[in-house]
Amino acid sequence: MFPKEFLWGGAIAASQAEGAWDEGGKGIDSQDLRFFDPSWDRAQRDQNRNINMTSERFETALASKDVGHYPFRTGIDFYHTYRQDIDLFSELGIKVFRTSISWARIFPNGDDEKPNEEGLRYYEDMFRYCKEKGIKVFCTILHYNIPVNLITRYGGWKSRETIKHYVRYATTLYERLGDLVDYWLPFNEINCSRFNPYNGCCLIKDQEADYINSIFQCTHHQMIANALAVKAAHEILPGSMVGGMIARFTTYPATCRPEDVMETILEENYKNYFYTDIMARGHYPSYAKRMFKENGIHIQMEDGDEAILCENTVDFLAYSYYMSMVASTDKDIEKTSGNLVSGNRNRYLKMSEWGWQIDPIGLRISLNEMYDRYQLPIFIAENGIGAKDGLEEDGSIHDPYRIDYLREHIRQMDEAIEDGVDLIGYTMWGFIDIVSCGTIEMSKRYGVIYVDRNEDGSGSNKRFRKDSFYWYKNMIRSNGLDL
Ligand code: BGP
Repeated sequence: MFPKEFLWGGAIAASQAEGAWDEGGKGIDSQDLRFFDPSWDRAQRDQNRNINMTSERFETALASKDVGHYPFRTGIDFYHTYRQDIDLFSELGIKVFRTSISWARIFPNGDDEKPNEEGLRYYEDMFRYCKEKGIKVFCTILHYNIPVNLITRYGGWKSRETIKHYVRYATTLYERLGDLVDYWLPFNEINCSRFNPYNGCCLIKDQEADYINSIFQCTHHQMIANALAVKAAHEILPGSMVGGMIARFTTYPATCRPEDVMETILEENYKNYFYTDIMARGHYPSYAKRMFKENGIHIQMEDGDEAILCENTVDFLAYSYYMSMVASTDKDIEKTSGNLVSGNRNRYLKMSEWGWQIDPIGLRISLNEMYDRYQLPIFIAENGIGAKDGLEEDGSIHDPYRIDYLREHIRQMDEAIEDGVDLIGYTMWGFIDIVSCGTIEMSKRYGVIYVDRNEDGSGSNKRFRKDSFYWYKNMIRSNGLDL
């Protein structure tokens, strides 16, 4: 049984939705530089997902004013349509809206003396309008897109300068928007750097002599920034709720061979718990020593860093959950795709059109594991299925696969609450169609709201209610009883 005040909602990210990349005083950010060619076939699109940013791509994009090949520059034009869209969110009956703020809309270069007033006013009006509609705000401070100037001038997250500018950015948001935001998330999926270093910590592989070491040095700086963001929030906004988020990779052993079971523990530790242990327990876990030794990782720490981590742990944990994975010591096991990572196939599970393994019970399993480990309230900050939806002549969109997916995951959340898990809320991902983050495709739709926009830039940009819109609305109204 879902608690009466359970927070049903939806989530998006600024770079995947807003567009208006050079309007309102916004500076250019790291996601504005990600290239996509609508003429690419499936194989080229999947290959593009895993391509690391290169210096050549970076420089070409930086010099280009094109929008047709940079879908994050136009998104779904949410920058101009947010009021109508929030009207639709209100009709849907959501209790909470998760979105991120574009750092470059607040500090166009990241190190500017003063914040950009027009940017602050934009988010103030958006969040105030949510409040008028009785919708709470769940704000992600950084969802991958940092001002490019911080990369070119300081080296991005490799530099402690970026920590300083990040904390000033977060503090500016607390001071200006503190009374409008209910839940804060300093970083989206802080473990992303391990799997997609450009999105996660804006590293450009061909500029790194020791890539893996740079990844973990950046992660250390992000962990310090995360802890300082918690500290500043508690000082400026006493009683504020600040969370720590990862992309959760629930992993099972491929067999009961002890080697596979041990492999599972290592994967769970290295892909998931390493990050939540630091944010929730306040120190590097003991198993990190071996991971660092085996990968030749040497992190530069400054005096006081351990105290910063120890004294400023998060108030709740959040994670994205889309699929599960299998760990095996058998290198020939069949592979499949997934969120941020590719992995081993689980033959007991169906897959989405993008090869993501659909596993509702895995959500219950991960909720029990995370709650048992940390005894902190949990927020499912992302969940959903990416699919190619069709817009019918009459404006209807039939997406029974999405209703099935949501229904089964919501059922398992209900089970986890019965298991004793303290679950705050659930924000389904991309509840209004947005540009996909991994493959940069508009055709990979997650929403209950259809956006008439195609990858070649055509389309009316109008919004349509899918069948799942009415299902989700009714489900929320019944507080999860009517599935
Ligand atoms: C998560 C990101 C989101 C989102 C989601 C779905 O990792 O936090 O930004 O995009 O994955 O992935 P995709 O858009 O690649 O289908």
